[in-house]
Amino acid sequence: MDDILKKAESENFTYDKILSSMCTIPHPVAVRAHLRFIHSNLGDPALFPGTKKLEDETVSMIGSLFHLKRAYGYLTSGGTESNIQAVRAYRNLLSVEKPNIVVPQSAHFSFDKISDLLKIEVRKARLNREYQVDSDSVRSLLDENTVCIVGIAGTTEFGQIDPIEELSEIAEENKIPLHVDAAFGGLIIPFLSGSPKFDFQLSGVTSVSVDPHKMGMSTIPSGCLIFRRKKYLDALKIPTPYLVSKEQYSLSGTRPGASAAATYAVLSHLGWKGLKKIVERCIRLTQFLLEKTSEVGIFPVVEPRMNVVALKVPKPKKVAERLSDRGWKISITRKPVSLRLVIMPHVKRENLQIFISDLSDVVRDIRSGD
Ligand code: 0PR
Repeated sequence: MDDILKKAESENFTYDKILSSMCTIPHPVAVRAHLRFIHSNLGDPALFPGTKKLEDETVSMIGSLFHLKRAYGYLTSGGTESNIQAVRAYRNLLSVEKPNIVVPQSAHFSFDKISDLLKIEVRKARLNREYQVDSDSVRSLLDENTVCIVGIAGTTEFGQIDPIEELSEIAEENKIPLHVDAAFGGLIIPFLSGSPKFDFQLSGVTSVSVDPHKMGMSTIPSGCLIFRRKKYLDALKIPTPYLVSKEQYSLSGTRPGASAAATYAVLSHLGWKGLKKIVERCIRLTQFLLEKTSEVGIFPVVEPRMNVVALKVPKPKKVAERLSDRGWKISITRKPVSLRLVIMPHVKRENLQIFISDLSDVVRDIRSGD
């Protein structure tokens, strides 16, 4: 048995050469807390009131980071569940016959799952040259059946931040809820100077989601969905008559208390100051990468706003394949097709240096027709 596990383990890639992932190696404090609470099930919180307190405390900590005095929400399994649940809450509250939502063209594919699951029309708004959503396009797609507008703070492919302030105004003018998908950027943007407002400071924002299993150094699965008002969370309430607990708000029934404990532990241990340092290091490494690639004539598609970089290279798919032959795991963006790199906390400067040299070799060969 152990042999089988060992073999499976050895078949996995290690994070050393992974530059495509928005996840990272969790902090040891998170891992220890996770193991300690491994048996606890937040699907029946009445049995695990201690774990439930950790969950509530985490929601409230993240709520105050996002400028909300009283946060209503819970710890989800990640960005996908958070997006599904936010849209589900708004659809339940604003019951219209043929609901639609308006999302940026850059929205994560979880919105395609939402369309399928909730039978909601998902309208995709155009992007501007900075790969942010164009607010005029959003405005033009709204109608009386629109139950929610979505903005993204840290897009999956380009790491850009939509003009949330403008979306907030549009949402208020039209009395439509605004969900901000900050799955990636939610634990980055608050720590960058000169960043635009994206959270509950803007009065049109009704919910924000963020994933501590991305930049929060927590264990998988760890997401967080926060609503401005209780009525939105209540729109998700389902009675659980034969459990010790009376109701559930989550999408999954049985769900891990372990990652809730892990998230609480790591965020309390690091504090926002500690997390800021981790974010700043990733940003410094991203700048280092850009400096070095520019020396060999490789430039970003758009100026990175955070630690997600899309590089213009000739024949990106071929470049990715050749880099993969050298062990590097990188992904490519859809439109334009470019090389996508995410500089997460596990990325070491030494490794990045080797990557840059491999990238220049590969691009030079391809440029010379090889
Ligand atoms: N919203 C945004 C803006 C995201 O970037 C993501 C995930 C989600 C929602 C969905 O989050 P969950 O995957 O937690 O449900 N973005 C990454 C992606 O799809 C997730 C990821 C992470 C993919 C690590 C691969 C990987 O190796 O690219």
